[in-house]
Amino acid sequence: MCWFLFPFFLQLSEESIISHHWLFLFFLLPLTQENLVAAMEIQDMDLAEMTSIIKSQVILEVSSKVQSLLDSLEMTTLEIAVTGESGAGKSTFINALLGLKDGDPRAAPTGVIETTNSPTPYHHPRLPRVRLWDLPGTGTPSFQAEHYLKQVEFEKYDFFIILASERFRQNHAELARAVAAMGKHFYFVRSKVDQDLQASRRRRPTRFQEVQVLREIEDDCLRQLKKEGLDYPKVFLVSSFELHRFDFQRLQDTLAEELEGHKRHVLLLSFPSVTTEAVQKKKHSLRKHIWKKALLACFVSALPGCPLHLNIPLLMSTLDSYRRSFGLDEASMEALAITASKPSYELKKQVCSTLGKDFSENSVQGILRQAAVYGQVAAQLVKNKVPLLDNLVAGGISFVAAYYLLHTALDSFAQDAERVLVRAYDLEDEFQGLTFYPPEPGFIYD
Ligand SMILES: Nc1nc2c(ncn2[C@@H]2O[C@H](COP(=O)(O)OP(=O)(O)O)[C@@H](O)[C@H]2O)c(=O)[nH]1
Ligand SMILES: [Mg+2]
Repeated sequence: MCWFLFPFFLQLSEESIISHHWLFLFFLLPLTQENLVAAMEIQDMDLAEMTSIIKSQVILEVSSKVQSLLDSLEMTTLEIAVTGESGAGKSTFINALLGLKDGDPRAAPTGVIETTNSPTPYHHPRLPRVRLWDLPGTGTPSFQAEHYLKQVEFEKYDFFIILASERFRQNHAELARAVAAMGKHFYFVRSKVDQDLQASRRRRPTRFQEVQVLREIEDDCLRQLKKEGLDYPKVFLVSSFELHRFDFQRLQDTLAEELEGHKRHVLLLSFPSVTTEAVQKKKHSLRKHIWKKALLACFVSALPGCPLHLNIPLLMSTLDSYRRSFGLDEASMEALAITASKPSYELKKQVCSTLGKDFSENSVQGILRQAAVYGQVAAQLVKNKVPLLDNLVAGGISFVAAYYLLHTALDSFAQDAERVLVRAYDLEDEFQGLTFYPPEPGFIYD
């Protein structure tokens, strides 16, 4: 790889890169076809999926098919019920999941005695079809699980999160059993574990061992649930103030595993990326849909006379949704700075990608122009594998450009997000051994 040549190219203006592109390709020769194609490789799975959609050569037909695939993803709902006793931390947990701070008009009020008997929905700020339902408290003396579930219209939820802080109570088990009997999944979240740890440390400062305390809490919950006849209960220890610690990631993984298709995708997108693992999972989930966005973005280019006329607003809005999904937008970075007690400028310094630093149409156009220069080789590859694509989208070049713009931006945003998390939560130690790519001047570095 001759990455050392890149500083030279960086000094060239974009116009001169285009006009000298023979020279550019000459210098790229050591990278050459094989490497270049590898760098611009279009995933086989994407090509296979595309081929099955592009059976017809009618642009309108293909474009409406692709659009309806994306629509069905966007129409997917996720209804999450959060239940438990009053004061267990339901509203705080909901706000943490939605990334909303206390005082935000969209947030659930916390620390207040519940007075309502009806469930209250809270919409995800980025994904309006994802709703978290703050259910009435379960702690009343006359509590009856079946009656309660009917009252809250249990059928409409995809699954239940039962939250309990401090002691395990009979109501919890009763509710869990009733939820399971009604054919729904429940996940038992033992909340406020930060508080338990603090109390335990105060009680036995010399003998305090975090791992042991956590294990004791988990074992107690499991024992009690099993005693009530629940065979394989799932218990997660969580602190809503420190989602990046304890079992929150395991909770997310378990939920994702047990949901299917679109719902899994939506869940992965809706949960906050509080660990580098979550960032990677989000990235992989988003990646699967890139070809659809790229294809839609380049249908305009099939019009005669505009070989690289891409739908820039569509690309910009897709890129913006990636950015926000990884929490790289201004509001999310500020919120993370508060949660992590770090100055926001320190977190923002970790954002190194071209689009992360300058999210503008100019930057996007610049990357697309570069992609067009390299794209000839890859376009040929695409043409060979999906011949019909060539007729649809002006030599496949614009498709390749859009595909690579989205791919490389997604990768770079994910790297930015990981760097931000590492700095926010001081994960440097855990991160040793994991390599970051060099800072990227343009998409080819990715
Ligand atoms: N230390 C700690 N306190 C929490 C946590 N979650 C909630 N709380 C506090 O517990 C109290 C009740 O929380 P709230 O969300 O209103 O409970 P709800 O009645 O179940 O909705 C509030 O003072 C919260 O700040 C947590 O994870 N850790
Ligand atoms: Mg509440």
